[in-house]
Amino acid sequence: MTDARLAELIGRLPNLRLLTEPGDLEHYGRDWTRRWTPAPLAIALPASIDEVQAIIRWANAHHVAIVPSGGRTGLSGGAVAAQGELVLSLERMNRVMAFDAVDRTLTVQSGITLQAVHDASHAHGLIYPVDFAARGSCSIGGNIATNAGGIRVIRYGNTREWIAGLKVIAGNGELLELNRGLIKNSSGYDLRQLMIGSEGTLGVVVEATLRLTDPPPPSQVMLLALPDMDALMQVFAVFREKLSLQAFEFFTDVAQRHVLAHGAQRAIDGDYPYYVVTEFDAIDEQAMEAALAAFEHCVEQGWASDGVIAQSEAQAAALWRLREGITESLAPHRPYKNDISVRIAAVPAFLQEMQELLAREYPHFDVVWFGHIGDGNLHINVLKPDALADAEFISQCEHVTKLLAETLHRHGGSISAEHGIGLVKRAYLESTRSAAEIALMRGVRQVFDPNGVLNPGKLF
Ligand code: 2HG
Ligand code: ZN
Repeated sequence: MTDARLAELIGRLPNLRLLTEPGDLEHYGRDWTRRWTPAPLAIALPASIDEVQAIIRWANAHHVAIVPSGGRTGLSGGAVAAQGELVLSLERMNRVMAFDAVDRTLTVQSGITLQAVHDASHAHGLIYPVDFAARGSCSIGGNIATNAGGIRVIRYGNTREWIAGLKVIAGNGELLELNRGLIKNSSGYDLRQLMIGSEGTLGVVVEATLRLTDPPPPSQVMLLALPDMDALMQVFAVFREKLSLQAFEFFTDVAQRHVLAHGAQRAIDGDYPYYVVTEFDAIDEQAMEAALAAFEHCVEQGWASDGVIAQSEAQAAALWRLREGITESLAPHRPYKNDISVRIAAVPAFLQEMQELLAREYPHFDVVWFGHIGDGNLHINVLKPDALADAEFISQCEHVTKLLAETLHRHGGSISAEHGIGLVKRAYLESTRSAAEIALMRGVRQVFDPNGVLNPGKLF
């Protein structure tokens, strides 16, 4: 090992696991964006809070940039290390620390996967309700860093709602214990909430106390085929009024084409422009009758063309796969991703405007729309045409994002709903947040991380 800074780190922490092999640098230096060439200095895999703290103190002493790293399933480049940073992977800190039956909380180390959190909660007859397709690989620390949303936000809200306490090593090396699991705490600024969604720029989350809740009542999953976008919002209004929704997600025929080609099973014959997967409480016969009545009403009004209700758990999973398998099915096409939100009421006008704009300016692009329509959160993936060189594709997609940002600004939306700003959307932060807000955000960063060692270049 030739780097003097690393030698000094080993001197401070002789037992620290440190990786410097090219294969490890590549593996830990990237996330799911695949746009940047990984080039980290080394990978540190601490096993304790003390080690994390010592690493951050060392980084301050030597002005080494740190990239906090969880499951690296992010889609905005927040966990990319392409500039000689030290990757601080929380992978080994993946244990359940405590369960409290009275408070109904689960305290976990931040490197634990979302799936392992679900499993641990189920073992106590409770649930941690944040959920999305990357559950098996993403870590709770990464979820906290991006205030992850997912498919159940319509019922349960974002990650933010479920964090009762955090242990964090701030950028200045201080260990902070934020909120300590309290439900009520009116004692000044809520630094815990400030950490959530800060994309690793204020502190490294090492432990989290998660709120758990009762499992939802029995549910039903339904797939609907819809003739147009107006119908999408009409069906949503009817279903939300008549049923108790757990999820309401949409995708287009283009998305379905990809997911079917990737092994998902067709559930509705024929092709329709839009599809909805919805899950709702189905406690008894009456609830099922209400669901069928809602569906029939939508058919009579011309808002729904066809529909399927899952008859078994396996069929419910197959319907969900049509929605949850989309990201994986698009990956071979090297998609340029956008993850935007507008108020629910602004969805139809925004979607209409954006679809017309893209069809006019970029007719050669295959654009895939899908997402959490019930929360006003849309994913817009532009697929790379084979004929277009990489650099030209990125440059055109950046122009698409500029158009998107301008349109979002007019509709009062956000350029990132749940994936974060990271590297990918940094240039567009100003379209979503005012200059005054960004100046205050920079000031906050300066307070927590005066030497700017944590995730520099991300977010700002
Ligand atoms: C989802 O909702 C994820 O499936 C990924 O947020 C979205 O791939 C995407 O663009
Ligand atoms: Zn999503």
